[in-house]
Amino acid sequence: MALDLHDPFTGLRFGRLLLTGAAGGLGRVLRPRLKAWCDTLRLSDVADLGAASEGEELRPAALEDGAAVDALLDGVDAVVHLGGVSVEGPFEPILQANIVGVYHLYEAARRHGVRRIVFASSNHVTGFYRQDEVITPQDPVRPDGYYGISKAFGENLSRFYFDRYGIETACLRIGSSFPVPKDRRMLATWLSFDDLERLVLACLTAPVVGHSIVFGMSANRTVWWDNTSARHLGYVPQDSSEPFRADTETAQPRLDLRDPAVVYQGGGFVTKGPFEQGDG
Ligand code: 15L
Repeated sequence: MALDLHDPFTGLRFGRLLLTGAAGGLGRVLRPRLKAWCDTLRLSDVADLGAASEGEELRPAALEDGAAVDALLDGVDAVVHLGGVSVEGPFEPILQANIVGVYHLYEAARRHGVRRIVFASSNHVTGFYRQDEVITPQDPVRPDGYYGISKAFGENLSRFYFDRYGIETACLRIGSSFPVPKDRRMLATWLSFDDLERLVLACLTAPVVGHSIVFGMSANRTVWWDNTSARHLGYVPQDSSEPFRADTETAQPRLDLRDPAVVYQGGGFVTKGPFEQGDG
């Protein structure tokens, strides 16, 4: 049974949820939607968060600032962690925000007794698999850059915090969550905003999450990712990229199969770099 987003009795209501990366692309999408599921939504980012609506708490913080992150987790029931660098680029900013930052988050969760985190990982953890392969969350990682490596680090770190301290994490290997698919690759990787919300809510409300990895995609016809092992989360996508296929294929009629961005699942990320030391 699909999660009915508008049924107030479907899941748990939280006292206080923390959303990091709340000023980013997907943070702005989830901000009003998560509010329906908690009394207080604590929002954090390094970028401007605008004005607080009723029931919102604004807490600007840099993830590399351990003390600030510690304060963020105080009094929180669960976390949706979208914060950090979200694209491929030079190593240093990714190291600080994504690697040091996710360590700060889990240490703070441990200290404050937070029991569940939804971690925005990425399909770029496995970006160097080919587009003619169907993979599972259990296949070895094949990151397509520093960004993907940092997300693989977050997945491993969260596994350790589950094994050692019992903090549950659902790692969402998000595909391409945009209003519509932007190119042919996204016919496979697309995750609608409504399905993103369904996925996050499923991970927040599933009775048992343990440490789970799930690919964040809608019910697309072209499939590279097999989510069978994550069915316990109860995520049932309702949307599909199919209605956008004709327009997408018309806009991009030819594919150059010698282009690594066409061959590999990570698309354009696989050809980014090299970056010089000090870049960024
Ligand atoms: C990601 O992880 C990025 O955050 C997003 O901007 C997209 O580029 C997406 O992957 C994708 O693979 O399409």
